[in-house]
This record gives sequence, C-alpha cells and structure tokens, in this order.
Amino acid sequence: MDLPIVYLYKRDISLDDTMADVAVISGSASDAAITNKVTKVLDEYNVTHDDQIISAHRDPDRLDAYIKKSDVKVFIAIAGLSAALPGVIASKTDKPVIGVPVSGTLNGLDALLAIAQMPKGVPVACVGVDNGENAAHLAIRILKLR
Ligand code: AIR
Repeated sequence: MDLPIVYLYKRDISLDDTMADVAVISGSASDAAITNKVTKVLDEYNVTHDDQIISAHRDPDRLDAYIKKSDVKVFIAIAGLSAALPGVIASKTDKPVIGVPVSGTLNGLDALLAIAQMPKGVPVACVGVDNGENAAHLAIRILKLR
C-alpha cells in the first residue's frame, strides 16, 4: 500500500518500526515513483517493511536516530542527485545496505556513481538506475540466507 507522503515525513520513530524485516528509506517525497516499485515487490512477497522519507543531507540527525533505533535486517535506500543516503546508512550500521540511484538529473549517473563508488569497508550494493524492483528482489535473497 502506498502511504501518504505527509504521514511518512511527520511520523515519529516508533517501536513498530523495529518489527519490519526491511527499512525502505527515500531521500525525498519526489522519489515516490521509485520507492513504490520497491514496496510493490516486497508486498508481493509478503516481506514486512518500514517506509521512511529521510534525507541524509537535510535531516541527518533524524536519519541517525532512525538507524540507531531500527532493528530491521536489510536497509534499502533510494536517492537521486548527490545520493549520500545509502552510504551514510552503511557508515552507521553493519547490516546490508542496498542503494537505488534515482534518475533526477544527468540520467541518474550522478546518483549511480555516488552510490556505487563507496570506499573499502563500507559496502553498498548498488542496483540499476530507477530499478527499485531489483533492490527488493536482492533484499528478499539476503533475507533467505537467515
Ligand atoms: N536528495 C535529498 N536529500 C539529499 C539528496 N541527494 C535527493 C532526493 C531526490 C533529489 O535529491 O533523494 O532524488 C531531489 O529531492 P527534492 O526533495 O529536492 O525533490
């Protein structure tokens, strides 16, 4: 189910958030089309997910609080432009992080490089530009390892 944008922005981080297997975090409400591709596949496979809109640049403290509080098993982070979100999450957790570059400008090449070119020791699994479906499929495969 697609959640209203206002709800995603204003919701406090609650204990319910720790119940999900996957965190789906978008950098902006404007990423909704790609975020919906992710959540559609997760829903098809009955994978529980907690959806948030948190910008690594605009709201770093809230992102930090969410990661510290969250007990999910896999993070999916969706962002365009200078897409720091997946990398920042990977710097704050030892859980798997999957990044989805969004094609806002430069056909998504800016976000693709920002997500894929992580330094050693801080890995992010980068799927194709706008390919939210593959982020969900990869998360499902990771969950199967358990
Ligand atoms: N973004 C948001 N904070 C940091 C970044 N890089 C990204 C969003 C979105 C793009 O910037 O993930 O893809 C444009 O966001 P907005 O809110 O200006 O529409």
